[in-house]
Amino acid sequence: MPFELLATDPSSHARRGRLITPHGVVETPVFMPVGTQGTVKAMHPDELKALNSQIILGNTYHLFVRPGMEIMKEAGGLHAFANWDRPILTDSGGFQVFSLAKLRKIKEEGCHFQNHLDGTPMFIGPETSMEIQATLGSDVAMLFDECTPYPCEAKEAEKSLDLTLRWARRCRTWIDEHRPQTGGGAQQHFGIVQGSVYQELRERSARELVAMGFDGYAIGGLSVGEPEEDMMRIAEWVTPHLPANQARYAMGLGTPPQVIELIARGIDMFDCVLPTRLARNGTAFTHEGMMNLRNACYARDFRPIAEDTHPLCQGFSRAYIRHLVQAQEILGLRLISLHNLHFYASLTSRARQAIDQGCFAEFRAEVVAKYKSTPA
Ligand code: PRF
Repeated sequence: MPFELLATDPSSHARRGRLITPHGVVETPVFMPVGTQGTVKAMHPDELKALNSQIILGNTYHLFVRPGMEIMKEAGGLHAFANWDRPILTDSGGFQVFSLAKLRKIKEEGCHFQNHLDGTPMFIGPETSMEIQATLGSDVAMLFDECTPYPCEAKEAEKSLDLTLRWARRCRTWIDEHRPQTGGGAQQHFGIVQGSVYQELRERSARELVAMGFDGYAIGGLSVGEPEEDMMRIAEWVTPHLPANQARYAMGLGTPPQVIELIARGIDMFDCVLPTRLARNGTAFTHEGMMNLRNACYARDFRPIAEDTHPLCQGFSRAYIRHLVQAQEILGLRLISLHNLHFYASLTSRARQAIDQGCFAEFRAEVVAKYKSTPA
């Protein structure tokens, strides 16, 4: 089995685990920095390693559109192309087609679209997505799904889920016929639970995917505009139907308290653009909430962003980073990206430690109480 469950927290459903991939072991709960174009924006792989990034995420859609699969094949896959030798998880492309491509049309066979760069007509279906991800050689490949929009009537959500399940079956067949390899081992494949805000659909989605048998399971269709209570409720509906000895991944999430609350509900893996995207507009994560370094109150603040910022950021003051952001100097966004990725890596590392040491309940209460979700 590619996942080892090491411990479960007695106060919640939080888990300590270990995802074993061809490019190395990932300690969970884990946060995966987003490297859409085969790069975590503005970060050198050595910096990511210094930040303790154990695994990064790549995107099928973007790499398929550019540079394209011929070049990815010649490069020998994404690890070699991007000079990253640790694990990579790739998303399957559907979600990005829906959010980025022009004139997209979803049919039984898959998604026809015009790419967002030059409008060339393209197609990704379940088999294409599996094939692209096999070429990329990611350690974990995601199934091709439709992310149900929010809000969505029950009938529509059911139609969408049924299509996602038929696509999952086709992915299963493709995987069985091709058995893709990476880094000297088997590529893993995670199913994606959909079903919008409907308990019956979410539960059926989980049960049917588990019956098809995948290496791990994700919850998709979260953080698409639904209230936070729904997000938490959906995780509570789904996880009891997932095998305890396999990894669980919440796609595209979340704020620091959301990550902790989902860890408490038994989720092991997360990815989110927030730390890198917000860094690029001058926003740093702190234990108390978000700090907007463009704010005038930091002009003469010569303290580091935080006491526990990463050593690579330690010598730089808020005033200096604010100056860099104002002057649109690249180092400004690099330093905040480093800080924010360190913040998320250390949040999940402290969660792992708390579960190991039997004090997750205290840790959870402290993180959630301190963090103000709306910026001051
Ligand atoms: N499906 C896929 N990727 C995703 C999502 C999804 O539902 C989401 C939703 N939060 C983010 N990324 N394949």
